[in-house]
Amino acid sequence: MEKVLNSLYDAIVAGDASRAPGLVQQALDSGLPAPQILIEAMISAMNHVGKMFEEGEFFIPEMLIAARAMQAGLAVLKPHLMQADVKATGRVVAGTVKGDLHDIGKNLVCMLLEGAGFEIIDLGTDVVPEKFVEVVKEGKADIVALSALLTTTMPNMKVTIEALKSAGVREKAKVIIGGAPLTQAYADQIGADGFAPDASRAVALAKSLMGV
Ligand code: B1M
Repeated sequence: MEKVLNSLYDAIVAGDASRAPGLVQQALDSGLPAPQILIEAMISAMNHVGKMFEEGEFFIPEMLIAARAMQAGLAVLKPHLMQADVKATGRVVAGTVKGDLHDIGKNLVCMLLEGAGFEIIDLGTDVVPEKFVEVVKEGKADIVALSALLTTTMPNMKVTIEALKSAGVREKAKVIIGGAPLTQAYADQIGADGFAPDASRAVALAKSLMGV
């Protein structure tokens, strides 16, 4: 790996939010493409943090400060992740489902969708199903984008879809899901319209659902 990417990886693992933005800028200045910086240094650093947590080497505070360093770096990377190709039109309401506070993946999905031309209503994290229903009822969304990082909160995606059905608005919007524990099989099982394993494929999925 390029030296600057190694340093960025280390800064995120160490939760150094003051160094991460400068290192992202340095990587961009050296001509590295934004998706490479994101995937090789930043996402892999977060995966390492998750592994350390699983092994009992890291605790919640370490995960939290790593997330802050990741977010500080992402702020610099954001304009470079926006795609310059044909702009889609469509409105997306996005959120991390009830009980779940992980927002980095959801933020990335929102960033890339925005870059692809979608209008975004980001409801944040720990979003109750009623909130999604409200936005769809008001006719403000063509796509509902649900994120979950925990096996314990995944079922709230199904609860959200059921809430849309009970409110009689399920047909008004497509539902897409994603997040580390999710699969296409789970999307099929809960009646979602699609699953994407990462943010760029979420954009491709949203575009195809909008017929772009
Ligand atoms: Co948490 N956490 N965490 N955590 N955390 C995980 C998810 C975990 C896998 C760590 C581990 O044990 N290895 C584990 C879950 C295990 C499980 O459910 N099986 C875990 C746990 C257990 C917990 C707590 C329960 C810990 C505790 O309290 N004991 C707790 C839960 C809190 C809650 O949500 N109620 C908790 C808390 C936290 C922090 C708050 C400290 C922090 C989050 C801060 C934040 O998000 N602002 C945190 C972090 C940082 C992580 C890890 C280390 C990193 C997550 C991340 O940001 N990854 C994570 C380990 C890991 O993921 N390897 C872990 C980078 C991000 C870019 O990837 O979000 O997967 P990701 O997004 C990807 C794809 O999934 C996809 O696109 C992105 C890439 O392009 N994607 C979508 C995501 N959403 C999508 C939506 C789409 C399409 C694609 O369409 C709509």
